[in-house]
Amino acid sequence: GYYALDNHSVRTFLNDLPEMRAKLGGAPESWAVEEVGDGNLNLVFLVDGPDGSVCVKQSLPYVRAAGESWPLPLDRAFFEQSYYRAVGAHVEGLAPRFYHYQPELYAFVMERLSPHIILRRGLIEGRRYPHVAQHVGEFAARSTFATSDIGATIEEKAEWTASFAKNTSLIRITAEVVFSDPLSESPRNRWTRPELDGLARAFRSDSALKGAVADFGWRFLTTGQALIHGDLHTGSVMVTETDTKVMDPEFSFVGPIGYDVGAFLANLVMNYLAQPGHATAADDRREQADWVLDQVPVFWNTFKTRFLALWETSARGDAYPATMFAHPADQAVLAARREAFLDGVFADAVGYAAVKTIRRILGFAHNIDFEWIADPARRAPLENKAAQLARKFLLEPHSFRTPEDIVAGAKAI
Ligand code: SR1
Ligand code: MG
Repeated sequence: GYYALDNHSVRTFLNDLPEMRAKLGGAPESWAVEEVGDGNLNLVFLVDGPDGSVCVKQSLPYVRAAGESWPLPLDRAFFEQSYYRAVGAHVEGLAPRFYHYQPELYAFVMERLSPHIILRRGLIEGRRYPHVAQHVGEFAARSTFATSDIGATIEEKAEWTASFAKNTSLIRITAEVVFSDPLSESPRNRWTRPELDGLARAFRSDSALKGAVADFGWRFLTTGQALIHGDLHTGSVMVTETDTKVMDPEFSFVGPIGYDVGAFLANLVMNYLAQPGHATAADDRREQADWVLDQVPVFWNTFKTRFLALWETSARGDAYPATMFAHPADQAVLAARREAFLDGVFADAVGYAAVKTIRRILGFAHNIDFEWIADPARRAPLENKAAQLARKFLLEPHSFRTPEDIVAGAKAI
């Protein structure tokens, strides 16, 4: 029953869903339809009717950014809607409202966000979002706590672990394009040439660096701490000045919490480093860059504070059970264990941030933070800084124990 939707058939699809037809109002021919997918994988339609709007997202049987030569199973839409169903109640207000899943089309309908724009684009344009780092920190804390062995039961977590472990096509994409390809010889890799030829060569012959990346690749595949978003970069966040919505959880699976945290950290730091490339005679972007980097501690501190607060108030899982720490004398030990757990998440996040930075400079999928700096002579030195900072994160982890260390490292590079 699968067929790829187009501007015509998406109307028929929605018109056959009474709730969606009612939401949009009027006749299907009167609906305005636009396909706006600019990510690497899927089709995304925005549909506006006289009474309301919706967004339709559909899997394609291949990687959109590569074309039909890179086939990809369709089931990522199933996992994306499964994630929304699993964490939706816990992240109320921080994710788009989910309306409908159509299994045979591997398509779902959700809230059309307006006037939101992609956070990454806003930051590149020099805009600031006073609440976004807190909101994403809150999202990361609530979603991972609620699906961890601290916030959920063994039985609940086992369901997510088993179900999302089948998201193998996207777990494989991450294993390959994030962890393996960038430091290997892969035809999928690309980089700013010839300016970064030396960097690519040096990184691929850096055994210590490859060892550190491989260690994080192993941890990514084997650490089942919580149901994670799996691709929590600034392109997966839509914003207005006051509102934040996290979307695109198609890479979700039960994995390391630090992978989500590190993704957002990495993308803030990359945006900071890219800002000079977007400077004009009228705007040197220094204030914007500093503001973006200041969001690193805001994000981490929110994540940590909220995760700890949930642990205090809402622990109902089987790890660190309340019954075991019931005595007042146990509280200091439990508090120390909580701190140590969060320190571990931070250390993981720094490592994953590094890996996710290197893949954006040397791998298949790049960031518009850098890509939109048209002049390679201007772009390459900024990409090089990001890569060198990432290398430090991986090879000198003891120097990056706090978000302030990340800020200082980014300023010094
Ligand atoms: C082949 S897919 C490349 C990337 O697009 C997504 O946004 C993920 O980051 C993935 O790694
Ligand atoms: Mg995406």
